[in-house]
Amino acid sequence: MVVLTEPDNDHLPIINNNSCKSPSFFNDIPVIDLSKPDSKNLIVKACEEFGFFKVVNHDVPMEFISKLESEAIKFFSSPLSEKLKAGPADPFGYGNKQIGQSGDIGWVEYILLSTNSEFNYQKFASVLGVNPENIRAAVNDYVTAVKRMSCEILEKLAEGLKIHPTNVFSKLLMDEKSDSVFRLNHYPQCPDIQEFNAKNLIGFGEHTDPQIISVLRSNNTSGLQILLKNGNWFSVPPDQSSFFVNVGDSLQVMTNGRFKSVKHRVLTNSVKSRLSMIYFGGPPLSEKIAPLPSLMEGEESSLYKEFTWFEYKKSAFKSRLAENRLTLFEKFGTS
Ligand code: GA4
Repeated sequence: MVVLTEPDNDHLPIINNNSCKSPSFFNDIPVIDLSKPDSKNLIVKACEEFGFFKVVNHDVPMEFISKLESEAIKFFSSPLSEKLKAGPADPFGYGNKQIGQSGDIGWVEYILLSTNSEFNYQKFASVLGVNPENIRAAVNDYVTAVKRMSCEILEKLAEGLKIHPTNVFSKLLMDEKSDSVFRLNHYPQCPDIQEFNAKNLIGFGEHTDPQIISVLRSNNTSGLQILLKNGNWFSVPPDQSSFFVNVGDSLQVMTNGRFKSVKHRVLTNSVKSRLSMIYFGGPPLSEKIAPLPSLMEGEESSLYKEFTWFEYKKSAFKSRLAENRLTLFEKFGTS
């Protein structure tokens, strides 16, 4: 059993390794080669089995990744007093240890921004002492390329599910009102916590993502773990040239529970810091989130009450990280 304790001095959750075996590496992660014609079926299988997979042979240019990564490293290396000027994250901006608005904390600092509204890059640029246009361009190049890849994945997914038209999911991300979010997470090396009898601090506590799809890229540092259906946590071996994709709550609803949004978390370590960039593809606020009629077989009825993304998001942002946010929207309280 994992025991969470809160050290008095910093109120940070730790994992007590005395009472749990370190999770093993999950070496059977489905790997989707986007250039292969059979990838559409493999994506469906991965979403059904794990709600999680790794993508290789994507066409996101390495230069976009490196450029944004180096800007992020410069930002996070700035003095805390400077970085705090780009906060607080309410929800957008610079955040340090506090996650969301309901009291969750982790050994992480981050920048959270919305991809569709005019964002105040000035706040970040002034911390770095650079022209805001440089940051805006680095974020835009990266997010545009990752969004394109996410749409390609969602179209293959629709093809694999034999849904027509195949843009049912991707059009929600392409919509100019798409409520998507982008996040840069920095997990500094955790301090020597031997005194707490533990090897890892929780960087980002367990949770599912509320949106449709999340696409993550990290540096070569481990830390990401996913919860498999058998109830065990597994560590995801890092791979800085690939992307990791997970099913979000909204995609779970649109497939009437056929795909499950996967619980994941990040643990820190005392050897190397971790930097990740995540694109969360979400629908427009007014969009109804409901099972696609073409996926309902025979007499099958929706497992969920009717709701819009606005309603779900509002409720999600009030919840605690580890909560099962969909429960409130289920008709029969199944999951
Ligand atoms: C999880 C996915 C995204 O990182 C995020 C997170 C958001 C936040 O950091 O403000 C939330 C979390 C996330 C779900 C529950 C609420 C809201 C923190 C939290 C406790 C930006 C999102 O969209 O939902």
